[in-house]
Amino acid sequence: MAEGEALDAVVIGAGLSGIYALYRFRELGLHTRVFEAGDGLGGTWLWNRYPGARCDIESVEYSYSFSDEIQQEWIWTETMPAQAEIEAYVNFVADRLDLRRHVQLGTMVTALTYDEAVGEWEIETDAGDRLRATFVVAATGMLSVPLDPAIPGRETFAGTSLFSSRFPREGFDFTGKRVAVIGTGSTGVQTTPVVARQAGHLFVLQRSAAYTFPTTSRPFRPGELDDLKTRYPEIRVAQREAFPGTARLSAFTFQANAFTRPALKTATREEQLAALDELGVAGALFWSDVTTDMEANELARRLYGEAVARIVKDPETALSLVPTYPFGCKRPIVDDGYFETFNRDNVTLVDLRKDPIVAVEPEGIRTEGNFFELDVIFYATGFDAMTGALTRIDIRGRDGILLRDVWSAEGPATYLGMTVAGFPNLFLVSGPGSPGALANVPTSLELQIDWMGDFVEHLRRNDLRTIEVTEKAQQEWLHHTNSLVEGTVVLHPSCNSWWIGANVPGKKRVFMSYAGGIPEFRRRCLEEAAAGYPGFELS
Ligand code: NA7
Repeated sequence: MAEGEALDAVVIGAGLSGIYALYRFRELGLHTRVFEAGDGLGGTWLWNRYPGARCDIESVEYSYSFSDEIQQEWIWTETMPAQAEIEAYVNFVADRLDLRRHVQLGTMVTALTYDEAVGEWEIETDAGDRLRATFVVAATGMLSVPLDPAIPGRETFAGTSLFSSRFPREGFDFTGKRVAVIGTGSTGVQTTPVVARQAGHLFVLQRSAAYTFPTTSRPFRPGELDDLKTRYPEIRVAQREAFPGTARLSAFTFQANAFTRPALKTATREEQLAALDELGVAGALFWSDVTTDMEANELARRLYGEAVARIVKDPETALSLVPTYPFGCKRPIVDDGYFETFNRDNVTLVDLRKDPIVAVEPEGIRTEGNFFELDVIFYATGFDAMTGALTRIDIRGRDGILLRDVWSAEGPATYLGMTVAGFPNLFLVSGPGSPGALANVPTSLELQIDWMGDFVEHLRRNDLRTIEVTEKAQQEWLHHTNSLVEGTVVLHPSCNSWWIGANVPGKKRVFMSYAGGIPEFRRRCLEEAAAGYPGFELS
C-alpha cells in the first residue's frame, strides 16, 4: 500500500460484515479496501475454531440473502453449521464475487484520525500502512477481543495453554491428556462433550452454571436443502418480519413458541412435569411469563434443576450445574450432549463457587481446596464484547476526542448502533445500540450495511461528502434503547453478562443491544432515510 494513498472507503475486518460491506460499497463504485488482522477470511468463524464450535441458528438462515445465485449455489450439509463450514462459506462468497483482491490480511488497524480540514479519515496499521479514506466501516465484530482471565501464575504453566478464540489451525489432539476447560459460556459448553470424548480426564471449571438446551442440529436429509432453497423468498421475508431476524426454523423456535405457551405460575405440577417429559431441560424454561415475572423465573430455575437432575446421575454435580441467576439474563446456550457428559467416568465438574481458583502453577491448577494436575489448560473465558475491538483502536474524531474516552466516561452511545456523534463518516456494523447480540447476525448486518450504502448514495446524489449524527438523535436513541430493557431480567442485579459488559472489570454496565427487534429497528432505519436523514448534519 502506497504511503498516503486515498480511498473512498476502508473496511476494518473481513468477517461476514466486512465482506458484505466491501461488496456493497464496491457495487456503488467506491474504491474500497479491507484490513483484516487474521490470516484468512471469516472473522469470528476464522478465530473460534475450537472443537465443537457451531452456530445455533439454522444454516439457511445464517447466510447472506443479497444474492440468490449464492444462496442457490452454496451447499450446507447440516441444519446448523459448524465453524469450518461457515468459514468455507465466507471464502466461497469472497471468491464468487472476486472480493479477495481488496482484502489485506494479517494487518491490524491501529489508529483512525479524522482530519477535519479535509473531511477524511487517516488510517494507520501495524503493517506500516498510512492512508486516507472518506468513509470508514468498522466491521470489527461483536465478540472479537478475547478476555484472558487474570488468574495468577498463568504464564508459569508447563503444559499446553489453549485459547478457544485462537485455537490452533491444525487442531489439537487431547487423547489421553489431563485437561481443564475454564469457562462454561457457549464456548465451554460446546467444547466440553467433544474434548471429553478424547481426553484422559477432563475437569470442567465452572464459575457460573449455564442455561443450555440441546441442539436440534443434524445433517440434512436427501432433498431437504433443495426444498428449503425453493422457499428462500418466503424465508427472507419472514426473517425481516421476525423479532430475532430468523424465520423461526431454528433452535430458538423454543423461545418463539414460549410466548404462545401458558404461564408457568398458573401451570399445574402435572403440566410442568409433562413439559419436562416432552422437551427435557427446555421444558423448564420456555413459558410465557418466565422472562417477565421474576417469581415465574425462579420457578423455572428450580424446574430446570429438576430437569438437570433427571440427566446427571451424581446429585452433587447435578446441583452445581443449576444456575443461581435468573434465566434470560445471559444468552441461552445450545449444546450437544453437555449434561450427559458429566455421567462419564473421565469427567469432573469443579464448582468454583465452592472451591475458587487460587493460581495456575507449572503442574496444574490450585484451588482453595484441591490441586489438579494437568497437561492442558483450555481457556474459554469470553470476550470484551460489543465495544472491545473499537476501544482498542485509537479512534480520534472531531477535536481529537478519543472514542474510548467518550465511551468509558458516558457509556457506549450511538445512533442506530451505526454512527457516533463527533465521529463523522465512521460507520459501525453491529455496534452498541444495534440489534447486535439479540438478532440473527446476517439478517441484521445486511440491514445495517444496506442502510449505510443507501446513505452514501444519498450523499453522492446531493453532492455531499460528510455525515455526522447529532447529539440530539444520539441521546434519543440511547433513551429509547435503555427504555426497552428497563426493569427487565437482563439488568437484574445478579446478572453478570457480557450483554451488559459485566464480565469486564471497570466497564460501564449498559445493555449494549437494541431490544426492540429487527422489524422495529428496520422501520426506524428506513424512516430516518425516507425523511432525508434528520438525525444527521450533512455537508
Ligand atoms: P462467555 O459467555 O462470556 O463465557 C465465558 C465463561 O468464562 C463464563 O462461564 C465465565 O464465568 C467464565 N470465566 C471468565 N473468567 C473466568 C475466570 N477468571 N475464572 C473462571 N471462569 C471464568 O463467553 P463464550 O465464549 O462462552 O461465549 C460468548 C458468546 O459467543 C456467546 O454468548 C454466543 O453468543 C457466542 P462467569 O459467567 O463470568 O462467572
